[in-house]
Amino acid sequence: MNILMLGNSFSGKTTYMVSTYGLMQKPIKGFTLKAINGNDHEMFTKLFSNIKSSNKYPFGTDKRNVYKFHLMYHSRRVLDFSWKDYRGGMINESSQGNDDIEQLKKDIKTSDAIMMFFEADALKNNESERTRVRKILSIVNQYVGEIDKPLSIIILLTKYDLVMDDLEINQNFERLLSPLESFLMAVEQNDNIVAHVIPVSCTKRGIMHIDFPIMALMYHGIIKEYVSLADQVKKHSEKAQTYVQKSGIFDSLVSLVFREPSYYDLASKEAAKLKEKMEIAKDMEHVEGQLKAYLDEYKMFESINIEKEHDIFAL
Ligand SMILES: Nc1nc2c(ncn2[C@@H]2O[C@H](COP(=O)(O)OP(=O)(O)O)[C@@H](O)[C@H]2O)c(=O)[nH]1
Ligand SMILES: [Mg+2]
Repeated sequence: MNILMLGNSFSGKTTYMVSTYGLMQKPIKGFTLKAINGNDHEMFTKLFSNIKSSNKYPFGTDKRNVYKFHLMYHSRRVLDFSWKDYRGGMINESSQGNDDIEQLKKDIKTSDAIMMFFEADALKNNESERTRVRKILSIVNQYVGEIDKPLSIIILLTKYDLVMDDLEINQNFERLLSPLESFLMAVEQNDNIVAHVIPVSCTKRGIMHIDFPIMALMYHGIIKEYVSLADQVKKHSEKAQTYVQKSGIFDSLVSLVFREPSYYDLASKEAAKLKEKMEIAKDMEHVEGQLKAYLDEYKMFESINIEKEHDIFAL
C-alpha cells in the first residue's frame, strides 16, 4: 500500500509521521508499526522522544523521502506500506505545468491513499491561506477524478492545539472547514474515494487523534488486499475444478508414459494453494474486524469528534 503525504513545508507532515510511529510502538488494539529499515526506526524513535521531552520538532525535509513499514498485529506482519514524505512546498498552485506537477500527478496515480496536511491555525485566521487551500484542493480534485481505483483521502488539520481553546466548536469549526467543502462534496460523488477530515496535534503536552488516520488507512489497505486475495482464491478454485474435470484413468496413463504431472497432480497442487490462501483470508478477516471495531469506537465516520488532547505521554 502506498501512502502519499501532501502539504507545504512546515505544515506538520514529518511531526505527524514521527508521532504516529512513536505512538504505535506500543500496541493499539494489538497493532504496532515497524520500520523496515533499522536506521529509520532509530531516527523516528529519537525524533519522537525529542517531541515528547522538549517540543523540539523535526527539521523540514527538502527532498522526497519514502519510508517503508510493516503493520504488525500481535507481532505478526499483516500489511506492508510505504509512506512518502513529499518534498516541502511542492504542492503549489503556481507550479502547474512544470515537472513538479507532472511528478505530483504520477505520485497521486500510484497512491492508494493520500494524506493532506493543512495548518488549522492558518485555515482559521488567514484569508489568503483559505484561498490557497481551495486552489490546491481543486488541483488535487482534477487528478483524483482521473483515477479509477479505490483511493482513501485523509485531510489532517494540523497543530490543532493552537486553535482548540478559542474555537467555539460548532460555529468556528464550520468556518475552518468551509475551504474544504466543495472538494469534500466532489469526492463524495466519486464511488472510488473515501475521505475524512481529522484535527490532529502533537505537542509535548500530549497528542490528539494521531492514531486514527493511520488506522483508517490500514483498514482500507487490508480491505484492498482482501479483495485481491479473494480474486486469487477464485482463480485457484476454478483451475482446480478444471483439472479435476480433465483427470481420470486416461490422464493418469498419459502422465505415466510421458512422465509429466497428471491433471490430478495439478488439481491437488491448486487445492493446496487454495487452502493456503483461504487460511490467509481467514486471518485477514479477523484483522479487518479488529480495525473496524477500533474505528467504530472512534465514531469518526459519522462526525468529527473534537476532544481535548489525550495525555498519552503521561501514561
Ligand atoms: N503547536 C504545534 N506545532 C506543531 C505541531 N506539529 C508541528 N508543529 C510545528 O510545525 C513545524 C513544522 O513541522 P514539520 O513536521 O517539520 O513540518 P513538515 O515540513 O510538513 O514536515 C514544527 O517545527 C513545529 O514547530 C503540532 O501539533 N502543534
Ligand atoms: Mg518534513
